[in-house]
Amino acid sequence: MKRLLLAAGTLAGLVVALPAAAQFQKPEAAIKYRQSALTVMGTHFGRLGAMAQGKVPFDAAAAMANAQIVETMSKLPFTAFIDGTSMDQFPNTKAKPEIWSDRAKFDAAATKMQEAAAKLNVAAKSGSLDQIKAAFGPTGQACKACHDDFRAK
Ligand code: ASC
Repeated sequence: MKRLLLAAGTLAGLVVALPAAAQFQKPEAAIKYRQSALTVMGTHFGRLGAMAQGKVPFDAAAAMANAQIVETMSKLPFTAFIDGTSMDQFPNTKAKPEIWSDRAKFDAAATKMQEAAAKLNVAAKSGSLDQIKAAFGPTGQACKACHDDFRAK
């Protein structure tokens, strides 16, 4: 039993340590994965935005649930920007080649967005609409900054 657990642990460690590219069977799967994560993130960010902008009544529990999803999703897309999956290679992605030619800038933009999303989640957990409003703008800015530089129109 102990040996079995050890083997399972070693296997799990291997899976985590595998390069991101090896976790997708095909480039198309990586594109679909990152688009899906970003779509879910955008959907829940939009619901929060509707509250932050007073378009729907503030609901603290809903805000909390939405912000948690935004933070969780913010962590997912970036392992899927694997080599060979830019808009130059596939027609169904707007991912500019600059993601790969200027990777440090892309990674910094991703980190900035993730940090903003984490702060937004902290704000939502406080239950204060004012704090949510204050954290919402910088998060949207971080989304936009990355899209401006790295996503085709
Ligand atoms: C969203 C969404 C984005 C960002 C961006 C912010 O709700 O889907 O891509 O906000 O528009 O400027």
